[in-house]
Amino acid sequence: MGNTAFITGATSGFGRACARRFGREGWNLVITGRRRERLNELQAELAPHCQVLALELDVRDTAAVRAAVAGLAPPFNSVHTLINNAGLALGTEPAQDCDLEKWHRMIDTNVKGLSTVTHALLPSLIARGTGASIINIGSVAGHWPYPGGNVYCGTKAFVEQFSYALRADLQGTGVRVTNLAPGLSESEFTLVRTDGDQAAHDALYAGAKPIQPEDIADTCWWLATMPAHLNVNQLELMPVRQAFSAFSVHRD
Ligand code: NDP
Ligand code: 8X3
Repeated sequence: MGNTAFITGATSGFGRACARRFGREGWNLVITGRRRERLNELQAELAPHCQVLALELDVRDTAAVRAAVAGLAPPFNSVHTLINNAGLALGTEPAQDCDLEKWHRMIDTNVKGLSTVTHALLPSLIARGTGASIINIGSVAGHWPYPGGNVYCGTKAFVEQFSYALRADLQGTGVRVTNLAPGLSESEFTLVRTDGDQAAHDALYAGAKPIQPEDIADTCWWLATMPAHLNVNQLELMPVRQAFSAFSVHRD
């Protein structure tokens, strides 16, 4: 029957690269996202390599997530690896200038959506047992605050702590949990964050040799296939060209 990976946000960036990485290794895939056309394209691309179920799914829709998971048939209902990747940042303004609706959309997606998918798939992962893996895509933003990060940083701090607490609860089941926290990475992330500002996207990544989605896919592959007695709790990954900066001090 083989192994199955369930990937949220497979229509772009990290999620799509993970689908390609796992699919080309012959894993069964459940690929999800809101953009049906992209799911269809990816399904057609990967069909020669593996069995692919493409589900149009908004992780904010609790009833739809529950129904989708309840409707999984073999081999897709025995999930070995859940890649909780769907997420987004919206805006770079200081908190006092932010649109509340954007804050709520980030919380609904990055916190509630990730929790909903996890809750729905825990029975399958626990039934799978030893070696099963939950890879939660956190961020350096969950560790390092920065101006304009406000609620996005908060959602990724949630992902980190939720991952650790899940580990504690899953003790004895054999299910692994990792908070994978990437830094500067080139995808559609900045276009989404800036409402389609291509110049902002280009400026952010120019000359920075950012992480590529394929780097994250290779990391997820390593996490999912490492010996079953090992758990990486936390993995923060940055491009060499990204590093820390000094605290800011406001002076009179
Ligand atoms: P992309 O914008 O390229 O991909 C985001 C994916 O999330 C898309 O497939 C999108 O699919 C999906 N998604 C967004 N909202 C929803 C939703 N409500 N329901 C279902 N799917 C949704 O960005 P990345 O690949 O860079 O981002 C992936 C994850 O990595 C995110 O959680 C992000 O926060 C995190 N991250 C990104 C970093 C970066 O610098 N790029 C660094 C660290 C973490 P669709 O629109 O079709 O629904
Ligand atoms: C994305 C990385 O630094 O833009 O999570 O917040 S950052």
